[in-house]
Amino acid sequence: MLKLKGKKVLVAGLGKSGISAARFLCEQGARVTISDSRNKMDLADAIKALADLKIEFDLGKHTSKLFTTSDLIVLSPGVPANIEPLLEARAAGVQIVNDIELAVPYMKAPIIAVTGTNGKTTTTTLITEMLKNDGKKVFTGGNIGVPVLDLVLNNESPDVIVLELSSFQLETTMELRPDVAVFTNLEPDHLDRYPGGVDAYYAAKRRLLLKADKNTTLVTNLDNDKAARVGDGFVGKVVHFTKRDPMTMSTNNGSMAEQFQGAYLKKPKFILKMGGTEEIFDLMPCKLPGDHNRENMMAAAVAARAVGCTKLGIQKTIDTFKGVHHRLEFIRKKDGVSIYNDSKATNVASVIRSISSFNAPIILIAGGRDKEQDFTPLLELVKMRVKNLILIGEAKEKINRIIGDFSETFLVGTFEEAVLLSYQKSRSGDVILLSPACASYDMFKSYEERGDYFKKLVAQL
Ligand code: UMA
Repeated sequence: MLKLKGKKVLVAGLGKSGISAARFLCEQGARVTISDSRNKMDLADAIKALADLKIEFDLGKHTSKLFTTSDLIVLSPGVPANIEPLLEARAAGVQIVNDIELAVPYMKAPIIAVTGTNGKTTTTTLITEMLKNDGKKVFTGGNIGVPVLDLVLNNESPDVIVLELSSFQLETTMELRPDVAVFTNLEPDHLDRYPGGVDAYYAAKRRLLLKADKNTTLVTNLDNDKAARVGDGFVGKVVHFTKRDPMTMSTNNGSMAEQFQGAYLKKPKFILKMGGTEEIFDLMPCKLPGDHNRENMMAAAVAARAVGCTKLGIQKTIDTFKGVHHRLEFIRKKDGVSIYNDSKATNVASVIRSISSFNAPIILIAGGRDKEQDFTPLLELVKMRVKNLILIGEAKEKINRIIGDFSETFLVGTFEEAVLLSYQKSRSGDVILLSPACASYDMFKSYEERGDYFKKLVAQL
């Protein structure tokens, strides 16, 4: 366990994780300074949240000297590891960790950690619900919006800990040893953060297995090349989920059907084959649209079962779960037009899943801040399913050049215009879908703010 009493600790970034880390560090007797590139006025709420503590602030910039002269730096996930002061601190031998590392010694219950490019939040939430429906006490945190140190700050003693972890968080994760590690899928994303290429992003994700051993269970997606390969050479137990029938698959060591452990789809059901038993789950009552949500259901069932969740807990969740905000979230039907908020779809792969979930003609609102993405994989689907493409934000011209010719496309100046135009263009039976394929930061503070504003505008239609 890191010794923190009396240590000079710098917290980089005063967002949710910075606030939680600073509070924890003060409780541990550390001398805390917070550095944030935003100014005092922008950070007024965060400063207020820490008003009862003795903390120094260095705002509006990152001062290298503070970084290089600290005993320890606690890095927020949104602060890129290659900013100059961090490079200098690393060269000076200063230890850099994240909030999750600080929480590791306090995690006494079995840990299920979920990573991947898409489906993380839904899968994390499903696992949580399955376990709760099974009567277990669960702490859920990480990228899902709850800093992991809240576990310690709120004195929680859960039966199971469920974590959603992003590549940003995993970059500085060293000691975390999940009992169950889930990879939903691996697809290109965040290329603005990884200018060296997508492999650096995948490598950050794989750090989830850094401390894995023979007692670790890896849950991974057999239908996604990169995720399936995470299991190569893995020393622990590997269980899969797949939309295919294992009877039709073969491996180097014979038929997959006998060896298969995990969940596979047999529409409208899925089979869970683990630990010598086979159980059937009915997906008919499931309210979430799209095959990707069947994947999320199976991934969650496998992970929950790996820590002993019963059939009842799993099926009850399938029967009752209504979905997660901002992920293909149904908002309302207006004049026969179904309107969905998919603001969390900040990469191309996620939008492909969302478009594929509908058979009806789609009016797609997309755009925002580009993450150096290649939009060409959207081309075929846009051609087949998107009747109008409404483009917004910094990336609108780039997207238009690549896919604009394959639908009737409009480039608009404001978010309000986009929503109004989508409604004017719609006819009964259509779907209006906000699924941006981009980050929100050019117009909003977060994808949540973007989704909430979309919902507000849709309510006013
Ligand atoms: N900042 C700097 N210097 C920089 C960059 C940012 O000082 O160079 C400051 C900003 O001014 C801001 C603070 O850092 O004040 C924000 O820190 P942060 O971006 O780490 O945000 P938090 O509020 O701490 O939220 C983080 C995660 N955010 C990111 O990874 C970007 C949240 O994931 C997570 O829920 C939260 O910790 C709790 O664990 C959000 C996210 O967008 C949902 N994740 C990305 C995604 O899902 O695509 C990875």
